[in-house]
Amino acid sequence: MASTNQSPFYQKAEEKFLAAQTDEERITYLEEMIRECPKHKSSEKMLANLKTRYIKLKKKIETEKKTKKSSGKVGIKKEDLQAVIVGKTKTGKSSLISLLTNAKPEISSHEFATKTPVIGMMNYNGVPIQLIEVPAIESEYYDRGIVNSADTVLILITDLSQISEIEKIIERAPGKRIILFGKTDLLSENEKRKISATLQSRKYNFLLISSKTKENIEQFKEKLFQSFGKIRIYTKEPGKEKSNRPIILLPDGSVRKVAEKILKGFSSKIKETRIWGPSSKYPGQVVGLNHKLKDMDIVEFKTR
Ligand SMILES: Nc1nc2c(ncn2[C@@H]2O[C@H](COP(=O)(O)OP(=O)(O)O)[C@@H](O)[C@H]2O)c(=O)[nH]1
Ligand SMILES: [Mg+2]
Repeated sequence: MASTNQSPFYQKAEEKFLAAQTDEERITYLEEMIRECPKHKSSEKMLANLKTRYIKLKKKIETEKKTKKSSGKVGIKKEDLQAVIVGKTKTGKSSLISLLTNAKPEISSHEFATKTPVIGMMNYNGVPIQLIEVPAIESEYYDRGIVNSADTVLILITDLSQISEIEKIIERAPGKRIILFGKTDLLSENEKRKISATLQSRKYNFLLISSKTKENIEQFKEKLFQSFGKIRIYTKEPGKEKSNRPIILLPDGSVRKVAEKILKGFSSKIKETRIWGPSSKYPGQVVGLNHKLKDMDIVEFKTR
């Protein structure tokens, strides 16, 4: 496409078009090029050319959108502990996921800013937890598949009336539910008390939080971990500090389970096991391989 004798506006648009990273960007600049292309006889061929490209690109984007929609889960690898954040638009989902994880979605005062699921990893005292922000429930981009496969569903609301609306939509989701009443920095103590009393009376598992002031964010992390129904076991070698990363087990997991999670066959090499923490009668108690562990126990293995 010879553009040397085109207007500077056209040339600018073409420059942007050539530098564009996505088809969405390309199409906006292509539109601009069509607009800026002179409409006289000598440019007729060029204009027709641009229009053909425009139509082709538009079709490509459309088909990509369709295939993405029908297989929305593609590309999300489910981690061991996974929670999704659902809620209406502008309730603070993106703010929460960007506070808790490495994900940096657009935070916006505009509606429906998040159009694809946002995935982030959170590190809670060495426990990796995957958090996913699902596009707002009332948007066409809401993804039921991801919500149905999550271990825990976080219902983020800014008004009590939103609960029943969301509950209808997530009816089939088998995950545990936690209600998060957000933006509490905008509420008075009295308003917060009333909301808590209502949620309590309806027997919800809930917390009042603010991403802005970080109110109850630490409590939320612990509640989230508890919702998965797993226990954390820290291991140590004799004379050394306990590990930073706990081993995650189902409740009542045994000492043998921990050993086998460290390395297959490891349990047969253990000469002695000592434990500290909630399942021990006293610090450093010697136990057998069948001993049942509790959340936050520390296990020390002696192999020779
Ligand atoms: N006061 C206050 N505003 C918040 C809080 N969290 C989010 N917001 C604001 O609410 C708007 C929507 O936030 P966003 O995270 O994009 O919501 P989303 O649409 O649910 O993802 C933005 O203007 C945020 O700055 C909060 O804890 N307190
Ligand atoms: Mg968002």
